[in-house]
Amino acid sequence: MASSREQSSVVIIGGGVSGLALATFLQLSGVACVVLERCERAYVEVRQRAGVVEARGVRMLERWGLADRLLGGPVAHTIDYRVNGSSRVFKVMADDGSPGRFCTQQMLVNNLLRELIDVMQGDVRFGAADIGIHNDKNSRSRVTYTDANGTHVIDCDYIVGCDGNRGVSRASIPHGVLTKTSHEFGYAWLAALVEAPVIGDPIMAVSDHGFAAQLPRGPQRSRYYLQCALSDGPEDWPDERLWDEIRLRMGDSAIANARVHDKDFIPLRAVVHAPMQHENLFLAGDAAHLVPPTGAKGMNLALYDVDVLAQALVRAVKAGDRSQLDAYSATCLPHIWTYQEFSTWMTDTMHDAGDPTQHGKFRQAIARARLDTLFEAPAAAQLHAAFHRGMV
Ligand code: RFL
Repeated sequence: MASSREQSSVVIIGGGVSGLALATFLQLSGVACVVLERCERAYVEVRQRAGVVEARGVRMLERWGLADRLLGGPVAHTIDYRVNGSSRVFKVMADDGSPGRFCTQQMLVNNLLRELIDVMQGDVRFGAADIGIHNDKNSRSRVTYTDANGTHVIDCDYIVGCDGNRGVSRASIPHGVLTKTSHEFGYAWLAALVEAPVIGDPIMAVSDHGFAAQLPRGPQRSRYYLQCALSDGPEDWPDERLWDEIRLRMGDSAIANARVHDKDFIPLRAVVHAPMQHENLFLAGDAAHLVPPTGAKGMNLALYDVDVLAQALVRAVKAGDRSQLDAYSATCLPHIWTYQEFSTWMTDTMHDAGDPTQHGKFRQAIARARLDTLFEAPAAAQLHAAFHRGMV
């Protein structure tokens, strides 16, 4: 098989939201980089993910001159909160009053692919397998991979792991360098993609039977999330049970059964791996941390990481000054813990207020009192602020 050897300043492993955003920032700044993505472009383009880019992320993309090219219009982001079927529509804004902008992760990834590859002629290599990382402070870094054309070697100054929670980058760091700090919430979400248009605003429902949510995924598709046991699998959730539980938890007997495309089971957990760097390898996004999905913050955190990292890499490559790179992990971690605090608070509140078999009737009453306080008119501002703590 043919083999090639080449050079680049930065090699980014993973072409999800963090890898593509980082590569776009570097490309705009004139720093040579290559993205190695395991999957094919067609798959990356259709991969369904959640998300609204919050106000802080919008301002960051404006600073890079990319907001209008990547994002949809401003959203008055409203959520229909239901507690045992009784509904309160809530407007979510940053505490400076500015709105986020509508852009699901899938839309953002597609727009990044278009800008980076089709407009800026950036170097993204799909179908890259068997990635090997050589990250030794005494020699130049090196990434190897294989594809249909053979084996390839890229000599580089810096490697960035944007390959998610199960990627190869973090696993390449020697044992004992990273500390993992994590929390298991003790339950999971069943995520079902269904052929049904969204009913009005996105719904977050608290009920005695457990948490449920409904979010848009295109004009004719919705994603439902239902709290379930950690041990549950597809055999526990036939379609009939799924729809019965959706009607029960949302307090809406008019919801009709519809075609279910797929069901996934996601254990709720929070994880931080620190430091987010070792020698010339840097971790960003889900490769470095996971937040529970209740707070809808994972993609936004990934964008925060790569904004900090891009600026530091540009300074190191162009001015020979590594100081910001050396401080990358210390710069990001306080922000990450602020997001973890918010996401944990939100996850505990929404689940404790529901099914009392998880944490008992006392925690249920406390969580419902907290929701009542937050929904009362003047105090509602607190929820706005809480939603966007650390993000403005
Ligand atoms: P990604 O998006 O997982 O991308 C990683 C990329 O790396 C590739 N890869 C490899 N490439 C080469 N070699 C290897 N060995 C590789 N291994 C993996 C993968 O193919 C992929 O292309 O990670 P990234 O870029 O760090 O982005 C993180 C976000 O995807 C994640 O935090 C969010 O989806 C979290 N999230 C949400 N975030 C929000 O901001 N708002 C939300 O509403 C929201 N809802 C959610 C969510 C995550 C959820 N799940 C999946 C737990 C809802 C759910 C249910």
